[in-house]
Amino acid sequence: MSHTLPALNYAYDALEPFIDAKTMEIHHTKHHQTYVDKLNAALENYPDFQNLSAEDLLRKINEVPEAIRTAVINHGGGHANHTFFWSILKRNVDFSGEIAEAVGDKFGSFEELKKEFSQEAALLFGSGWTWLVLQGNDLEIVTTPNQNSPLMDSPLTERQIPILGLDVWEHAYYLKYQNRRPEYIEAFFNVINWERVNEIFLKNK
Ligand code: MN3
Repeated sequence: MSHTLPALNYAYDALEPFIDAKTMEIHHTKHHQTYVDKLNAALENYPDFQNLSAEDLLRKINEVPEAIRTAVINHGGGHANHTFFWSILKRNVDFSGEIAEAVGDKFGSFEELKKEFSQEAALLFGSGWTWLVLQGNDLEIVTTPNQNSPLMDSPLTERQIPILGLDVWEHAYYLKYQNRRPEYIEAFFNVINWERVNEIFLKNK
């Protein structure tokens, strides 16, 4: 089995004006496709690992042979992170459901979550991701460098499950926002599919 680029269930212009169609198209068909291709290339001579999903490869990253471990972190992470990211984007979905209650309990309000998440995303140096994760029963905001995934091998009790994630690589925003990362972060909060995020939260809590 080889990994394939997942189709988006919306058009490239569906997130306009917050995330522009050209960025979405290049991000999906070029950047994400490259992670998929390089993950497949890394696994080519390792049949024992070819039937694992990208998420399972990351969960078991310490069992992945050292010769391809970095490639799997970078490209398996890139594949899993982007697949997740596309799935939580949609315009005009209200912040509601149990995730809204849990955010209220943890952060006090949506505005406070947005403020803390945005600060972390703005401060992240270089390329990486900002996440809202479930760690045990707790919601936490974390960042990962490059394409590292919060799923990567850690003791089960400390494992972090992504609930929300934002790609803060320049390729995710440069065409529209150039160096204005804070504007892109602000825009992101207008295209979060809270219905989907709530489903992910309920499935994992
Ligand atoms: Mn990206």
